[in-house]
Amino acid sequence: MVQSRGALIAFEGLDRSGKSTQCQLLADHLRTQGHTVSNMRFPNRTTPIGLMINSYLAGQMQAEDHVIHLLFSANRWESAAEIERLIAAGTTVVLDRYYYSGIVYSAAKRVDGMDLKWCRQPEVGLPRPDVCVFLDVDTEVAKRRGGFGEERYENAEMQGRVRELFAELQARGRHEGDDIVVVDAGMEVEEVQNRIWRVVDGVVDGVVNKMAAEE
Ligand code: T5A
Ligand code: NA
Repeated sequence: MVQSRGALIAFEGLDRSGKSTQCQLLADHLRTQGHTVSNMRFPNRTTPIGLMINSYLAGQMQAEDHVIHLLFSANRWESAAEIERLIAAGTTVVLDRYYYSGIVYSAAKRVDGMDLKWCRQPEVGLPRPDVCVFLDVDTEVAKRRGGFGEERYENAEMQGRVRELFAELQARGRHEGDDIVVVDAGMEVEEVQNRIWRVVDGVVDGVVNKMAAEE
């Protein structure tokens, strides 16, 4: 029997939309169904590039806008081969932020020439998710959750623009092949979790069954 590949699932959303909470819950849920699951998050602050990004986000380091954009992208490329290896070996990989954030946060800064199209270029060729779950939460709701306001980009103006640009990316995605599914994340953790499972279970089954059908 051919080993079926794992699914690649990305989570996106505004700061404090509950991505890390839901990535963890989803991984546990998929494991109880017998899947092997690996979680990754971006930025991955543990590598030398990730440490620079962390300093930048904490406001301890300045960086030219194109430079920090490329560092965020390089930080994904550092893990690209590992992601490919894991899914090929049958592990489902759950990503806490991915290139959608890379594109949208940089474009939201409104730097001359750094539009969505420019920002996407360094991301082209990275492993493409089977689905991207966008956790949609009102900026006001996010603000009330713990810790909001400590890092760069965590202000209402930036978050508002990020929210608009995610919507634009989603609309374009229908044409450009990025499959973004919006889930209302303003409710209780359990309710959000159930909505996510309804989306993801179907995608994971699709990946596994497709492989089985091709055998
Ligand atoms: N960025 C990132 C770029 O500019 N370019 C890039 O390429 C990438 C990858 C750091 C920043 O970097 C930017 C985007 C970001 O501004 P990060 O480390 O992912 O990115 O930081 P955050 O998104 O800010 O991560 P957070 O941990 O703040 O938010 P999460 O993961 O969305 O939220 P979570 O699960 O940690 O929950 C936050 C709080 O809310 C509670 C939790 O218990 C926690 O206290 N909570 C809820 N409360 C009520 N109801 C619910 N349903 C809740 N769910 C969670
Ligand atoms: Na997080």
